[in-house]
Amino acid sequence: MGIKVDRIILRHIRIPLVHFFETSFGRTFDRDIILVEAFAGDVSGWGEVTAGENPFYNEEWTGSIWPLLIDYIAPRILKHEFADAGEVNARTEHIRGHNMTRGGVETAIWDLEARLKNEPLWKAIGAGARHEIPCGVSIGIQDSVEQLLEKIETEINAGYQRIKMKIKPGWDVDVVRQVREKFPQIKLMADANSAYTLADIDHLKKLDDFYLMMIEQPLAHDDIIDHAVLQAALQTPICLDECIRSAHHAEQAIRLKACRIINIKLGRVGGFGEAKRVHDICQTNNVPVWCGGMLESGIGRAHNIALSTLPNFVLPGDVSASKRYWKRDIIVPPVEVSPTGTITVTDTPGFGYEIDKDFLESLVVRQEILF
Ligand code: OSB
Ligand code: MG
Repeated sequence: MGIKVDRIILRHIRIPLVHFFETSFGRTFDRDIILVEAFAGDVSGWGEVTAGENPFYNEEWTGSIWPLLIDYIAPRILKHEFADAGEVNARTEHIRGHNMTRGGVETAIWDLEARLKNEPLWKAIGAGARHEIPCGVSIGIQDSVEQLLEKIETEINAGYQRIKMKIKPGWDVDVVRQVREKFPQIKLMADANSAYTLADIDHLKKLDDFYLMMIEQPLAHDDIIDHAVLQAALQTPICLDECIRSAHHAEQAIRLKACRIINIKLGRVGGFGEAKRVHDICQTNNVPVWCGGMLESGIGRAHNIALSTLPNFVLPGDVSASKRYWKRDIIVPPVEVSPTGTITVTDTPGFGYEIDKDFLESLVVRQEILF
């Protein structure tokens, strides 16, 4: 089915998080999010650029997105005749890096295609292996261990199926030990966001005592080889996040035995097209995947839900209820999680939720219409 995008509206919104989120690279209190609305005539699809406010997770940040979209991406997309949304990724593949910005447009066009076909996004991307997706939560670094234990208790009581805790040097082995003592049964994992090096190998090996499901991205954001060395020394599976930016990287990481699990983030790999290729390579090699999160608004969250219905998303992801992040989400209804820790996938055309247009407009700090 042919698609021609004749107009794009870029919106920069600012929205406070219910609670700050701390990783090994810093705290986030408010989100600055850039949304892409791509039009074909009167029909529009929505995408979210999942980059952070600072270039600390990857090279992108709120300030890099806008000029890249206007100067490089929109001119390659607008008025171009695509046979289908699967062709969008290749149109901007010559741009080095900036996958989240590219993905913001790519995912908008998949949503647009789904709406033009009047079918749910999960169907348009060729997914739909499950109607309920298993959910975990990602809990940031807290001011005290007591606070962390309290948060874990709250999330377990809410039904979430696994807990991911952020770690960094000074907030790792001793904290994980205390969590394990209090919660011996839960599915638990730790995400280091690249806070360690191979010099820490003996320290990281201590985490093997706590039968974690996995340790996420312990080493450098752009490393695969050292992760292979670490994985050979650890019993705990390594899950890669930051360093898997393409299907090619996934293939290399698997070949080198640098991980046993991969976290797929739509933005990090540049959208649905590449996310599916990463998924397929992992599936062929019996490497399970799960859907990562980037503190998304409801739009990115809904895209993550659609992605999570691909068959090899067998582990609980970081896609959780809107209310954990926002007092009020920009979609209605908000994303809700059942008492057994699942999100039910909807059959509504497109990404499956309505945009709360008035509320969204009230959050806009900058807007531009591109033809
Ligand atoms: O590494 O998964 C990560 C948030 C911001 C940057 C990186 C990461 C995260 C999360 C949060 O873990 C996941 C979420 O709840 O959206
Ligand atoms: Mg991570």
